[in-house]
Amino acid sequence: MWIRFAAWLLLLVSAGFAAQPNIVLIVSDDQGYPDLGCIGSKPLITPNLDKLAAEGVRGTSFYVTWPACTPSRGSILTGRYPQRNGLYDMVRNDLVNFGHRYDAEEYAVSPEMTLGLDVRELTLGDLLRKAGYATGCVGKWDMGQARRYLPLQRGFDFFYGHGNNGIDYYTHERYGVPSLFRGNERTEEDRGTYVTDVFRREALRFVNEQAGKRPFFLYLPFNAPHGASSFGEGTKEGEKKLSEGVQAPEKYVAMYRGKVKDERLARYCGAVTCMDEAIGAVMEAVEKAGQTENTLVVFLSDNGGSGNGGNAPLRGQKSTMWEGGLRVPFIVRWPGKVPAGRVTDEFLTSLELVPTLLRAANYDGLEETVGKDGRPSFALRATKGETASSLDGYDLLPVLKGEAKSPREEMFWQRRGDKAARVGNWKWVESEKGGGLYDLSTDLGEKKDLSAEKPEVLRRLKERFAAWRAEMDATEPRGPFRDY
Ligand SMILES: [Ca+2]
Repeated sequence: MWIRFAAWLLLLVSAGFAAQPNIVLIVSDDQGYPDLGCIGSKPLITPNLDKLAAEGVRGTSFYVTWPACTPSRGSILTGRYPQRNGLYDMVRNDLVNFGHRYDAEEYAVSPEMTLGLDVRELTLGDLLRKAGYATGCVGKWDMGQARRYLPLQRGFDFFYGHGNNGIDYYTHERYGVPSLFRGNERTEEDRGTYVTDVFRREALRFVNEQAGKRPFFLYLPFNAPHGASSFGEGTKEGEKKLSEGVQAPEKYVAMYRGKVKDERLARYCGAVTCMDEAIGAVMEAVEKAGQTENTLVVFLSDNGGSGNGGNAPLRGQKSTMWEGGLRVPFIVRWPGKVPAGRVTDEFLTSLELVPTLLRAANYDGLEETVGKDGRPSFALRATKGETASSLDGYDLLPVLKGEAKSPREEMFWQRRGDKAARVGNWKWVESEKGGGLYDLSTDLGEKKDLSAEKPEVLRRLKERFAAWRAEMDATEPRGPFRDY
């Protein structure tokens, strides 16, 4: 009797294990829409990302929620619009004291040290840990660096990386302050080592420790290929030059010299290739552990390219409301679950990641209802000490499989005074850098403003934007900016 019960229990446990794939969520920083080798428009060398695309699905109409780092990453982790989760601007000191270089004492009490993602928000770490996962975060956390905002307090069992928005790739400093953490403690153990190599080593450490024991979730947000943002002295000529772009080891920069227009672009491309090799090493560790078939891998950039070589055929770049700021490279590999080598142009966004990953993980606190618009609507069920919270995305797995059209019909963006909406194939932009109404089905480059020709379409998009803004304003208030 007991033997039968134990065997049944074992079966249940192993079935549960098999039904929960490992999840590796990789985010790159400011990597432009065309900047993958497999797209072929630039001489980028990304064999490992190309392999993931060849073995999975690549999206060509995939959007993030904000055209720069912090709010975009907040949405990836919460599945909620920045205007709903409260992190609707950058956690950066230069926003409040532009151009001022903080000394260490001032920096210790500055916004970058005291602001972060509202602690009432649940992250993918919190949620997947509840689902039984071992959770690790390696890289650019960017959700705040006061203790209560750091990953160990936000659902992660393991953390190695920086809490702030950017660092020098070698000194790992910002405003002269060493910014890497191991767990909750600042560390200088890797000073001098190129930070992508540090993240590679720590990601491998986590995978090698966890793979095969129980399902794991590795959140691997790189700071590459973002420009170095150390806010260091920059007074000596050499230093200034270094802080003006991306840093990359000579070995990788040399791969591009003579092939791209200048040294600055060669450094950007080199940083991408170094990151690609780190991703390849993580995939190899997953493979060695016999876990490739049972691992769901997602790759995206947190926003459009910052101008290193451009985002062609898209208009604009990072920080703008044009497609070049918001539409990013996107790859999903899950062998046997999503088809290999498929490219989809379906309308998808980073808001889809939380419901998709929670459903893949059999998380039992995900509620699905039918919204007022007839489309599925997801929410996180309330548990002890937490309130229920609505999610803004959909499960994209049926779309990646090619079994369904994307349920997403519309998406909205706001960055301070800049606004944009996409409804169907129509895109409306109103911003400091210009605006208009564009038909993305025939004008991906947002060149021909149809505002005068299609006033009724323009009116409808503005109405949809206003309705979205009203919904965001009516949500339970979240910090940090409302309280600041
Ligand atoms: Ca970024």
